[in-house]
Amino acid sequence: MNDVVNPDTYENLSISEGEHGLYVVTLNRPSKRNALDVATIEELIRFFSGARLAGVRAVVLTGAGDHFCAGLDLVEHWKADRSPDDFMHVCLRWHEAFNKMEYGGVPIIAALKGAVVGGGLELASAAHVRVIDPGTYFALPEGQRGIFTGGGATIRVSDMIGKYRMIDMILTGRVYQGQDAVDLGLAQYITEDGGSFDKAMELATKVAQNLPLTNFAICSAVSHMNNMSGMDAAYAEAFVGGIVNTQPDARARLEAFANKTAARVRPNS
Ligand code: 1HE
Repeated sequence: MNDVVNPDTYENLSISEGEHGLYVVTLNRPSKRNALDVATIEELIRFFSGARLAGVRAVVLTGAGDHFCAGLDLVEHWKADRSPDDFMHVCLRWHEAFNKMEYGGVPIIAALKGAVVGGGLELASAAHVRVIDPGTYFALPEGQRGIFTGGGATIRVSDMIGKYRMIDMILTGRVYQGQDAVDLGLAQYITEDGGSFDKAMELATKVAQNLPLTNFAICSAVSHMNNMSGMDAAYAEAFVGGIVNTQPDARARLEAFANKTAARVRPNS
């Protein structure tokens, strides 16, 4: 077994393998509400840096216990009494983890519940798809704690809901949940029955059946292209399309369409 997917090599994450290269990665410090300490961030870096080459086809990311993630481990941070230089490097490791997730080419579906706050929201926003249930709630409590973001909220949360809504969240501690959160763009799916994990598994199972190179492009190139000028993005899109759309593994799927054996796209019933 590739060490990257060997559950025995992780302490703060629980890793379990499903069918077709689908993995469930669970933040596993429920007694601390899955707060992100230095060790957890290092484990996220390790898993998501190596996931694609280890054959991971899709990931469901979730948290043990009632809450997805309480953000930065405030107690560790308080005890460490860090210098600015120290904390800048902590933030850079968070960025390393979350960039590996967003740009790593492996689809990540976040199954969210309870608190998704501060750095927990930053972590969730590095996933490609977010599923919530009615009890899931989002907040940026940094303003009240006397601190600021450091794990990409200024980039990804602003991207999801707009700069001024993000500023309002951190300034006033505003909480979003339910359909409001979906309408704003904090999540793409809400389940009625508290089943965000089941819905995330359903989506991940479907996604894992796409060709890996196609998923790589979707879960890497789109983000890179959004950082580029329109002209550069169009050029890069043509380039990626040239590679992905001519991959040998796609031929059987194209042939099935041509032979009228492939499923057609139909409206939801
Ligand atoms: C923690 C943390 C934490 C809980 N760091 N230990 N994040 C926050 O401001 C959110 C802080 N947490 C909370 O508001 C609440 O804990 C929750 C709403 C998430 C959950 O409430 P509850 O009533 O279920 O749990 P609790 O009793 O508050 O906490 C249970 C334990 O988890 C307790 O530890 P214990 O050893 O006393 O049992 C808490 O100390 C511990 N715990 N949250 C450390 N965050 C790169 S910059 C990112 C900046 C941020 O992320 S700021 C946002 C920080």
